[in-house]
Amino acid sequence: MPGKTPISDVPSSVEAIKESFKKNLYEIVGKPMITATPHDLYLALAYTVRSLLLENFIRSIETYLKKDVRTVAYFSAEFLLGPHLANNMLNLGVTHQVEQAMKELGLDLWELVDLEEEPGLGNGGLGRLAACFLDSLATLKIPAIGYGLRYEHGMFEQRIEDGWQVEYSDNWLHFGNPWELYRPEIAYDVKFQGYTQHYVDEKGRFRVRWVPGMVVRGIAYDTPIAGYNVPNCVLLRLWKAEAPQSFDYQNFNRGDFYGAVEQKVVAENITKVLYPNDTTMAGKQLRLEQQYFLVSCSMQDLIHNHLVRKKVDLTELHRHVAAQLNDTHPSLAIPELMRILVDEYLIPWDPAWEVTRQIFSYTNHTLLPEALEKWPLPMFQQLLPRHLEIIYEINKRFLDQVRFRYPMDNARLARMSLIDESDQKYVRMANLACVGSHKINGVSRLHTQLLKDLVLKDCHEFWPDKILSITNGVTPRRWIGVSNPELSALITEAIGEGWLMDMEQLRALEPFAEDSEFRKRWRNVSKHHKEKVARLAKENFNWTIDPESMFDVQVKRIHEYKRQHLNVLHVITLYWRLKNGMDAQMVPRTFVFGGKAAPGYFMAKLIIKFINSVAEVVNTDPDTKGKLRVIFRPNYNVKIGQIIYPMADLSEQISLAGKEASGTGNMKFAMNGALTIGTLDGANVEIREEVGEENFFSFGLTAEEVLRTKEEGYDPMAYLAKNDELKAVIALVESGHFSHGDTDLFRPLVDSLKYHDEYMLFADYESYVSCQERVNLAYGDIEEWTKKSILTVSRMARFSSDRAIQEYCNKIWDVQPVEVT
Ligand code: 26Q
Repeated sequence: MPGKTPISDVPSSVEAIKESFKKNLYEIVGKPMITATPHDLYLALAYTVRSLLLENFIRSIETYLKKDVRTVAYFSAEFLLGPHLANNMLNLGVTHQVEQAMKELGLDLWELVDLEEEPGLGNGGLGRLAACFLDSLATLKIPAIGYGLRYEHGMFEQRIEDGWQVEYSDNWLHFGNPWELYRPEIAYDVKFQGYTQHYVDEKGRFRVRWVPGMVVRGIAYDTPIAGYNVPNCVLLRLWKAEAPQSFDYQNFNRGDFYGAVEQKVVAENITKVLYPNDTTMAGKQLRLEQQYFLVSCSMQDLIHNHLVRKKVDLTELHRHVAAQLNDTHPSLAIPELMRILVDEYLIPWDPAWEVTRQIFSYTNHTLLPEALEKWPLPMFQQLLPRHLEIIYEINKRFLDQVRFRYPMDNARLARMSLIDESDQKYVRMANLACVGSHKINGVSRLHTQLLKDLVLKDCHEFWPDKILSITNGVTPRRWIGVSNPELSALITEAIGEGWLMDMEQLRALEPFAEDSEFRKRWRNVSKHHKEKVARLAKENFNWTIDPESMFDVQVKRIHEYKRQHLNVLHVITLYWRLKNGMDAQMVPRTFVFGGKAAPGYFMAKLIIKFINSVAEVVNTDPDTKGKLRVIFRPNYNVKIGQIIYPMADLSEQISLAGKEASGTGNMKFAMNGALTIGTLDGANVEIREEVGEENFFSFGLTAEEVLRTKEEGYDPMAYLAKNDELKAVIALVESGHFSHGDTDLFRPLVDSLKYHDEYMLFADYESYVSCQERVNLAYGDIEEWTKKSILTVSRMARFSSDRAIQEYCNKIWDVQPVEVT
């Protein structure tokens, strides 16, 4: 098995692990074996693995401090880590020893692993990317710190009631979190509201003082993140908001108990809950407060560490730190650093601006206009009066340059301004991030090209070298090693250890595609996962699913642009064919859906209802028996993802071309041997290129064709008129067949498809359905299918987050690995 050799000095023999486990159960949990609950046992084990982790962590910190290294600071409002225990065991190389130790204590390791509540501190792709990047930073020995927020309630828990999504609050901290280290001594005050005073100080200097209306304290919670098969760790530092004092004694003494506690409540609200919104920018004040709170604590911490520990001249800060902004969510870091340098350290504007621009770089994750952040000016002004002044100053100087380059081009000036004045006034965060960064990257080749051509066109013309492409990647440790130990073992047996650190080695698998014995074993791994899922489905939901059928899976956030409803139209097409006896060649399929809708996104919630309603009809109709099943797995998250990716035969990546910036689920499926049916969107384009078009089912309009069709005027009814099967499918939905005769329920969905569909489902329907027929045929030849699956996995090296991080290091951060000894 990969990572067999423990890389810590702390004794990690089976005996030592057993001793440590018993000691932790007594001394930390405080119970004997006989009264310990399963969760107590999980905790004792978590502390056992944590002590191995801490050894590496402390050595890493010591080394990095001693050597005065250049550090990456990754700023992100989200880190969607997923469960720690199994991942840490893999990365520390102790999985087998721990498994044996638990066995000797009469315990099942995997049952304990399963008890871990996941920290769902992110919405989806962007947050999970940040987590994959930490794993790769540690593995590549890059000194790094992730800065984020310790939301008390992460992503909501989704339940399905009567086919509809219902949200329940997540309470991941309920039983405590053994992976974090509380650091009450690392605390910073963050100011909000109030006003500014401009004055001349005793030395005759112009100064600005910000008199806040409210102060909130940020407390650090540190989580060590282990690299794989190396002693290096990185630090994830999450901030929790607290009131500066737990009681306002003046109010308290006056007898105003509620007034005294109120301040505490207001302050703690800031990190209370993650906004479960990933595509529409909600202009909520609390969200802006969160963003500034994150940024202010983190910038103060960076500067404190450099001043106190390293005694660095602040005009040299950019030589010691490279700061990455994960989308615009933390882009207030730019005016915040300017404020600290100029107002607090009295550094003149020009050198301060030079440092700031050298430090920051910005990753854009979206082309959707509705996701681009802009904050209403009055709200911004009221909350961050000094930052608005600084933004005005940045803007003034910037627009002077633009005016100089493009005299008389007022339209361009208006577009490039940091302030949107077209209607009501807004602060445009993407423009701020662009001006304040030395590099901007898109997350796939297509996405980056579209940024240059469309969303950031002016910016690209102004700074032709600023925008670059770094295609996303995912960590093979969690997404193959942890989630698919069976496949890992088979691969290691074939090509040896080492591929989890160096995915290029997977190419050595290619010849095995021709080995029929190997193909059989490859299929057995898949069969194992499918049977396991079938068993879980029976136990947990009382669903019957056939592990012999093709598992056709779409799991991701629910959004119109991702087109889960196109998938449903295909399901209905098959259903209609079965009902009409046209099922001659059809391979039995199980359609699996999963994903959360933003609570305020009506159409997305209706799509969930649509999936469940179609499932209800299809799954109970005797004519489809043994041929077609549809299930919606509630509460899709990292933990469920780890079960779902390995069991999939077919990965659905069917967004409208030009809408999905990259996608990362597409990579996780392919790494586990699923074949992809996908549009030429985001990273799909590059996955297809790598695995070969003969191993990838592509369909639909290209991004260019989408743009052209839209220019010419997209006419969905014309597509409907031309396709009889589509007509029948839509008629069936309209008839109330999937809604107990209710012809109104899905009307908003169908009307949108027929009359004003931004996502052009009808345009891609025919191409999609015929592509699915090719999938059907291909699956019929299981030997050929298996070959494609093996070749796909063997060609996935490019989609490791190690490759992505290496590119960030070379093209943006200019950082080197550091040996921890
Ligand atoms: C912004 C303001 C207010 C409230 C919420 C937000 C917000 C929060 C999260 C906006 C966007 C997000 C998340 C976006 C996201 O996950 N994007 C995905 O990023 C992945 C990693 O690059 C890509 O693979 C996906 O294509 C992209 O959709």
